[in-house]
Amino acid sequence: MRHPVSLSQNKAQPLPIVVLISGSGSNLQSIIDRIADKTLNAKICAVITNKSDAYGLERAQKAAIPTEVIDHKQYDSRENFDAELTLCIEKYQPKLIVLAGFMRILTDDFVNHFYGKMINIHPSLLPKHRGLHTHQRALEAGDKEHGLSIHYVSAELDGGPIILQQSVPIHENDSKSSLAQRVLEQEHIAYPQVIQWFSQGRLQLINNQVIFNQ
Ligand code: NHR
Ligand code: GAR
Repeated sequence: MRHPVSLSQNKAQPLPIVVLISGSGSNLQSIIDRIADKTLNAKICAVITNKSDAYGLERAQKAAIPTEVIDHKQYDSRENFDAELTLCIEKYQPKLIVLAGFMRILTDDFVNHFYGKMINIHPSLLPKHRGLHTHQRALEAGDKEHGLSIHYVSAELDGGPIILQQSVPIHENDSKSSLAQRVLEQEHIAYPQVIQWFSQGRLQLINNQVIFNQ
């Protein structure tokens, strides 16, 4: 006998992702939490880091997610590091690679290999403040607003097609850390949202342009 609810129960498979981190992993935590409360239909196949002391590893272990450490200092070139990283990622067959506070610049070959399947969250309103120390630089520039950008990773550092941006105000008395905290709060909302759009098949990259399907 057919039940009227059977269609709505027939949920799509969770999107298999790997998350690359180098540090605290608070963005990783926000993804874990949204999967747990079922607002994000994804499965983290593995958390991969270049830093053996990344706190995010503990967050992954607590959530019973496999972890992998590939220490960049053990490799004599970026090419060799990226080759090992490629092997490691492909073992898990992810549909999406999520850079979440990952701090190693990736080679052109690596990025081109995964183009359209790898996203990054960057703590600035791109194209402003590419690279490192973005909060400091926004303050020094006297910017009135700051924020985050989520983009496809391309060979041009922090220059790939932008999927979503969220701004936050800069206050008179802001320090680097008060500003970073305000941005991070928004990151934790925005990143799971974008991954959910992927999971729903709403994002496409056509001729290097992001297409968002309503
Ligand atoms: N790789 C490519 N090719 N393209 C991008 O857009 C990338 C990328 C790798 C990482 C994240 C990025 C950020 O959001 C990212 C985007 C690290 C550095 C950096 O200078 C710059 C930008 C980003 C990440 N890393 C130093 C390096 O020599 C190391 C710094 C450190 O270990 O603290 O790789 O900001
Ligand atoms: C986040 O603010 C992220 O945007 C930024 O580092 C922080 C990582 O925090 N990323 C970069 O600067 C990439 N170069 P988290 O480890 O707590 O998620």
